[in-house]
Amino acid sequence: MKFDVLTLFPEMFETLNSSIIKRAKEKNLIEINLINIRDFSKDKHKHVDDTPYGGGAGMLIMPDVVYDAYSSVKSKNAKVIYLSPKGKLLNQNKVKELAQSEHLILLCGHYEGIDQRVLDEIVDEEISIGDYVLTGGELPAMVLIDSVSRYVDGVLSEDSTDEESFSDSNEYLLEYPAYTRPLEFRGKIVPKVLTSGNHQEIERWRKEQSIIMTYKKRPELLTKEQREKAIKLINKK
Ligand code: 4GN
Repeated sequence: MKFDVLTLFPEMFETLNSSIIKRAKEKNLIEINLINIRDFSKDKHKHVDDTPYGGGAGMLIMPDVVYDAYSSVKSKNAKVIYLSPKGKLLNQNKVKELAQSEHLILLCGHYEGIDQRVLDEIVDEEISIGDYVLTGGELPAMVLIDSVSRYVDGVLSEDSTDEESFSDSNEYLLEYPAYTRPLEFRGKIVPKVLTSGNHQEIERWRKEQSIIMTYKKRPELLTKEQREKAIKLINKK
C-alpha cells in the first residue's frame, strides 16, 4: 500500500518512524512518500500562498502549486483524500474500506486552506478525524495512515484486528478489560475467572464485560436489544 502525502511540513511525519509503522515500512508492506508542496512553487522566493479574493483574514495555498504537486505523484488507481474539518467523519468502517486501495494521496492544508478550484479538480474524498479544528491536515493524515496501515496484511499479528473494539465480528462493542501481573495491585485482585483456566468461562465473561463496558461508556453504540441485555447483566451481579 502506497501513501503519498502532499504537505508543507514533511518533517512532522518523522513521528511515523517508530514502532509498528516503522516495522511495516522496513518490511515494505507500506510505503510513505512525503512531497513538499513548496518544491512546486512558481517563484524564486518559494511562495505557495496568497491573500483571499474578496478579503478576509489569512492566506490560502494557491491552486497551481497544489496541482503540480499532485501531478508529480498521481496514478490511475489513486484516491485523493483532503483532510479537513468539513469532511465526512472517519470511522473504523471507512478505515477498512480505504485499506482496500493500492494508492492513497493525502492532501494536507495549512493556513486558511486551499483554493477551492484545485480541491474540486483533484479531491475524491474529504475526510475529518473529528469535530475540531487543527492548524493543519498533517496530524489527521498521520491518524489515517496509522489506522489504515493496521489493516494491511502482515502489519499486525494475525488475530489482532478482528477481536478489537469497533470490528465487525463483535458488532461494535468496546473491548473487555485486560489484566497482567501482578495478581494483586494496590489491593485490587485480577478477576478470578481469568486465572481459572476455564476457557469457555473466560470467553463468556469477556463477552459480558464487553457489553457492560459499552453500555456504561458508549450506550449509543448499542442496539435496543443489546442495551436490554446489558441492563440484565448488570442487575445479575
Ligand atoms: C483537518 C484539518 C481539522 C481536521 C484541519 C480534522 C487544516 N483541522 N478535524 N486543519 O480532521 C484549513 C485548511 C483547516 C486545512 C485545515
